Amino acid sequence: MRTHFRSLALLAAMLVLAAGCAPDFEQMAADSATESDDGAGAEAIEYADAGFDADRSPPDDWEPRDPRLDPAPEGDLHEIEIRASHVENNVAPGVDQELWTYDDVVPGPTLRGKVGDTFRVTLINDGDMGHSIDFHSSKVAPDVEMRTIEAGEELVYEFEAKHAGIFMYHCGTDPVLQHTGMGQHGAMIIDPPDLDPVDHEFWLVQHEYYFGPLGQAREKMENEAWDAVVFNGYPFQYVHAPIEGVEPGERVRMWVMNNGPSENSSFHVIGTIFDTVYKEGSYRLHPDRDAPGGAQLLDLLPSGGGFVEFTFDTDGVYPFVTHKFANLPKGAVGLFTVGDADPADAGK
Ligand SMILES: [Cu+2]
Repeated sequence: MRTHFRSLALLAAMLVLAAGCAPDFEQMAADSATESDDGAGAEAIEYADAGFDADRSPPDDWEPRDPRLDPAPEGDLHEIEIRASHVENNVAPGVDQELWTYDDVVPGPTLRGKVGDTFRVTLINDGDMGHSIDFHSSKVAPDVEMRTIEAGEELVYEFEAKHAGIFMYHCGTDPVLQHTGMGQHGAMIIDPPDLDPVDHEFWLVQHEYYFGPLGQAREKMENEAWDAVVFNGYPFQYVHAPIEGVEPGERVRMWVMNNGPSENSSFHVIGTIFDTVYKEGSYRLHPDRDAPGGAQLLDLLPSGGGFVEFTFDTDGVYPFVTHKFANLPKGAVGLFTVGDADPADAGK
């Protein structure tokens, strides 16, 4: 459900910054459009007006990316076609950005299987320059499967998933920072064999956006001067369209992948505590072994991933964030509406 943005954004900010003032989103977005100084003797880098107005709503035809995660498809062989493409998409209110993508979306499709499955991926290059794909979930010769193919070419990248976790995939073509920063990245989930049953599964990919023409966007990437830090492709996406349908007491598993390319993530859900944390291939916290231990965050460096499990005790509006608060006005906030909670009422 789409809701009015201003009150929700301020609500989220107020909830997050309980002891302080809600940030001036508009001013902060404006400030972010003019950055920064790259060191002694260098010219100050002037970025054009490429920030976004965080106080605006997405365009009328905007659709949120579904964060719900389906179970892995049946069978042991997954034959998948992925197209490298160049598109111009609306990536924030008032910002249409040239992107390099997989299947026209950022992040690319979320793929899922289990340990022992075979993935046979056909990469087709619909772009106008060389691209490639690097699945972190594979053990293959990079100079073979991860090789760059030119526009109009295709390759078949086949591997057996030998290890469990949530893994990044991305374009590895030089300069990799630019190909990834322009949007060529996604996530592949390989289920551990002992995955516990839960009531809801969701996926989130945290990543940055660098707005502007190619040269300017690349300069921002090289200076870690991101314009937005988002979950699943759009700033404040799940403030505009909160995640609904979870009832108090139901178990939630949230897979989180930090695709960067450069910023870290400290994933936190306000108002609950994780009783399970799985990070980079192992359980860091599991109730069978560790109860009553609780975790407040899943910390992920770029290309790190895992999942957390938790419940909500009562109806309510529960924000989720990266706890690096400087990124909140840049879009790294979402909301769960639990039970009968109405986000439109929560800010009053
Ligand atoms: Cu590429």
